[in-house]
Amino acid sequence: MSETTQSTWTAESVAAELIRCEDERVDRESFSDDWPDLDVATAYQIQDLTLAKRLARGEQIVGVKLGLTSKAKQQTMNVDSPIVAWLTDGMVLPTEGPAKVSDFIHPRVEPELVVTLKADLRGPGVTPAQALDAVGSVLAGVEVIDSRYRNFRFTHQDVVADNASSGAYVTGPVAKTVPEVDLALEAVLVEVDGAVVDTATGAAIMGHPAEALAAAANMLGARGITMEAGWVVLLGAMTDAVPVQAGTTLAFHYTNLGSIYLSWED
Ligand code: OOG
Ligand code: MG
Repeated sequence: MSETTQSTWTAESVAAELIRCEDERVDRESFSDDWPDLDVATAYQIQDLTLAKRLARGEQIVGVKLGLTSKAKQQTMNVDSPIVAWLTDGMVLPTEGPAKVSDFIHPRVEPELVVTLKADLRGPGVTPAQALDAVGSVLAGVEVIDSRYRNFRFTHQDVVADNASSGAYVTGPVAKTVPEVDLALEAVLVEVDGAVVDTATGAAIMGHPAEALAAAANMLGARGITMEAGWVVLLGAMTDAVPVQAGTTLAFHYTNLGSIYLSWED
């Protein structure tokens, strides 16, 4: 036997392990220590394999989420480039009653702007203006992220493989069109237990949320994937995420897109 420390992980075994951690609500160390040359292309293959497992158990694609599109998120998570990941109907947060901490490993909650598409978008080469033309409606959103990695400690490749820490998401009560709302100026107040802890505007997302939508189309296009009319797209958190525990109550107040309230129990 050689004494090589070469990783025994494969794309398939990493994907299976990530889904196991999600299902059993346990965290683990990230993979990059064991698999130092895991590259971004392989990380997206792993992400696609986790999607295949979700589809095999009956979930359906509803769209995509962007991650790490704001400086706040990039600095806190120590990953400096945006990523794109899958959203399925299994990730829609039930809105009757409080959310359950026990449905997650270590949930954190963050405010997002969300769009739905009324036309396909196929990169590469999609501009922010073209991306905006494909937007049907604009909504407030809240995402519950839940990394499968201990303490949310990961590299870019790790978090790509882990479907960008996807957990659950919910959209707000008001749908507007692009001419009705200035995405860069739309603001959010983040309230935890009644106190405002953070604020941001849409400009926090790559200068303008349309940049993030174009980036998603172009990143997916590079992998041969078209963004489809009807898809929901989470454009990435505007502020840092808030860790929650049983008893936490959250409110996210948007300028024109309404408020989203979320309380937490065991
Ligand atoms: C990665 C997911 C980032 C966002 O909106 O920036 C994300 C993480 O922070 O664990 O969903
Ligand atoms: Mg997010």
